[in-house]
Amino acid sequence: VTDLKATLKSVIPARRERFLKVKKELSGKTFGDEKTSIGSILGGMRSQKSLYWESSMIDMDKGILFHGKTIEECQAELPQIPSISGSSEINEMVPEAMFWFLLTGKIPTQDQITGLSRELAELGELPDYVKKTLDNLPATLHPMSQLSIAITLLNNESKFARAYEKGIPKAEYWEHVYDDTINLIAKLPQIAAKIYHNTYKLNRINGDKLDYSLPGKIDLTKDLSYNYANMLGMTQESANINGLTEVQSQDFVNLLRLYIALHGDHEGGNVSAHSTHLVGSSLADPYLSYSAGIQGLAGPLHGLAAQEVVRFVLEMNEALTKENNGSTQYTNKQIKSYLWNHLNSGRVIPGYGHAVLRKADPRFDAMMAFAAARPTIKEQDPTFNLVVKLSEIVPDILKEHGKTKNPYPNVDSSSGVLFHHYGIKETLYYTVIFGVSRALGPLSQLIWDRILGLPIERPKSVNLDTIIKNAK
Ligand code: AMX
Repeated sequence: VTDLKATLKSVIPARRERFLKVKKELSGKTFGDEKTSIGSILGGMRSQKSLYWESSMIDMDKGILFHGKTIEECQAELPQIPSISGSSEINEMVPEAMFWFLLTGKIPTQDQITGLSRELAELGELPDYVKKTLDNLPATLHPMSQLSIAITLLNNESKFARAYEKGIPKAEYWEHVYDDTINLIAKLPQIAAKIYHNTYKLNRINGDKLDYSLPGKIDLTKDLSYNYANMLGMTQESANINGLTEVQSQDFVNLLRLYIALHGDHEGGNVSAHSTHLVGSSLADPYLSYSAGIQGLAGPLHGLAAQEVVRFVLEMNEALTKENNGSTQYTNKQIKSYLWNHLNSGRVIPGYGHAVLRKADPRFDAMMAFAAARPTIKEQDPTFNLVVKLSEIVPDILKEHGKTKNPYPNVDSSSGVLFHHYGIKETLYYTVIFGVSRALGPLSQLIWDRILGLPIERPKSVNLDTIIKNAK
């Protein structure tokens, strides 16, 4: 045993005090003759323009714009896949179309989307070694860790890594990165379905033997979201594990379509996109790059908020019901007091706030519009109604709390509760669905990074002495 930790502990107070003093006094100044503010260097580079990203940009007021188009415009213009049985009239934009648009800037035709869905379905089956590795992971391992492990393993398949090893001209990099990207996007649904099955639904057969086979298969004639739902066992054609009606299971597929298309890209500075881009800049292949993005998505201030929101709502419901002697008819006053206690204990309210946006996230609005178009959700689901109620109460509380720059709901406020509604109650799984989606934007940018020959990223770091010396 060394006294390293004790030594560290002893130097913390003075270093922390000096850091906070410099942050307070010099944040408004710039570093030498550069435009960079010291506040930005010490404050997570918030909103500093220092990254190139083509496919999407966040407008502080309008929210995400994909190649300049709002979510509503994308929903109106991107082709949709007609409902499976033809009985549901509500179709959603599909991830295949969003990926095509993000990558090329062009709106695909229906035929092009059908072709891409087919190509992805044909590549969707995982190699045995990935299946076996997933089957051997402990069920206690967080689903996001399982996801990053499976994606990293696929690096064994990388055409880019093989070609690079052999030696290829720079101009050819992108073609291999493209092939790896398509292969990875195609395989994500089966990885994600296996994680769900292995972690939560694995059945014991013949005593100790476990049945690792998925409750549904890839259908080559169907789109990525349908196949994902099928492998999760949530369609009529698969095991229908949650006993959904035909309309409900079609709605669930449409929810996946909307969710995956919508969460695919959120410009380049968010943690998952930036990590993918940064690691990819070292010419690590798309599997390694995106697995780094997944590690970032697994942080509670980023993608993990998707799981935290529903947990927060359920815990609040439980605590207030208990306070009310078993009655769920608690008052807004009780909700407010619960929220204040939570804030006063130094915790954030998950699903609220944003680093860049300064209004309610339009992705939140789009998910809410999905729910509004299906009135039974509101009629039958108390958890959903609680989320809606919170979205009316929390902004005022956060304004009064006075810290957060954006007191409005972000995307994670609405998504988890909809998965919950269709019977995916395992909250820790929600960020995995986010991980299936987030590949679309960062990987299409990665292809462009190689097309354009972007260099390795290497910003300059500076210590506190240098900052003080150069403050202007
Ligand atoms: N509840 C309580 N306090 C909050 C808050 C919230 N929802 N959002 C921000 N604050 C606090 C911050 O912790 C910070 O406090 P500090 O000065 O004591 O450190 C202060 O308000 C200022 O923060 P900010 O500039 O408004 O936000 P940020 O850019 O530093 O962080 C975010 C943005 C999203 C991490 C933050 O709003 C947050 O923690 N939200 C809750 C978690 C969440 O929903 N994350 C999901 C984001 C969307 C996504 O990436 N999937």
